[in-house]
Amino acid sequence: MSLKIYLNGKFVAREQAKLSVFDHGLLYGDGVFEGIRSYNGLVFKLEEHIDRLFESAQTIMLTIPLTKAQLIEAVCRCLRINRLHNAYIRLVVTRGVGDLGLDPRKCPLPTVFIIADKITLYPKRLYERGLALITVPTQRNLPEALNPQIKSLNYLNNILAKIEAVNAGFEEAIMLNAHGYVTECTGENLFIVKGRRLLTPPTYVGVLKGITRQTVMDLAGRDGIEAREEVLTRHDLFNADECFLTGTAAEIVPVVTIDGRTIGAGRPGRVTLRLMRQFQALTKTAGVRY
Ligand code: PXG
Repeated sequence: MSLKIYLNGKFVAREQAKLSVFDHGLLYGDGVFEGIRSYNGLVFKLEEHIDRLFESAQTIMLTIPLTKAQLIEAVCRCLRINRLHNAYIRLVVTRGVGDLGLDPRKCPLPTVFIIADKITLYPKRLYERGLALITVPTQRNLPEALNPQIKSLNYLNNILAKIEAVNAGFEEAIMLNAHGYVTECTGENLFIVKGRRLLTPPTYVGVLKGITRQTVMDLAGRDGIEAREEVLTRHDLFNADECFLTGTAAEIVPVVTIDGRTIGAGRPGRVTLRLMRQFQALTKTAGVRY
């Protein structure tokens, strides 16, 4: 049975899930999205993702033509119809069909679609051995120009950074802001462990307020580790005891080298491994049942 896609209120076969070439999501990257996970029939942090989607939409003055409750129900129906128990969900709202000018007033009806599909997990060795990262020349968008807190369809800033990492033979990039402070990776937030403290860059340096990032800070706090936002330099990263990335798709990924410097003991650290276990346990029990 072919995958069913939610498209503007209807469920259609994936072959029929097509959009107009005049959709401003395509022409201008004018739209917002979320990436969500379900584990064993539970959607993880669904309300948080829906809230962030509405906040992104509010900032770009895009009116989502559904209520939060209706959108939650649409996500759950999409998972049920496709009989998916462990899934990756992509929820997208675009400005909709307009003309060839960028004026959003020419787009009367936003496009809404939801894709729920099997997840392709990252290789196991990544989590066992840890990742090697580099900082790249492309700076993270200035919050004053295009706030990274808007999860918009315009990801070229991140894609350019990804290309630079891949060209250099690395899987993932660390992006700095215009002042040289550490922000995040191309689709994940970044943390370091220093002593008994867990540190991550504050949103005002230019990062997405990641939902996994918040989950990890909550888990650490419960464990008696002081988790807080702090402005970080490359020097801070090089001298960290441990480092890891967080994101909905990747979950928690240990980092073992940055710009050729070995981080801590050069293998996934104790705090990182503990948080990975606690995160796994949480995904099995917390979430919206569908
Ligand atoms: N920073 C950026 C720039 C992101 O796009 C995160 C951090 C992590 O946020 P969450 O809320 O997921 O903990 C993201 C998340 C994918 C994919 O399929 C993931 C993201 C964006 C695009 C694709 O892996 N983002």
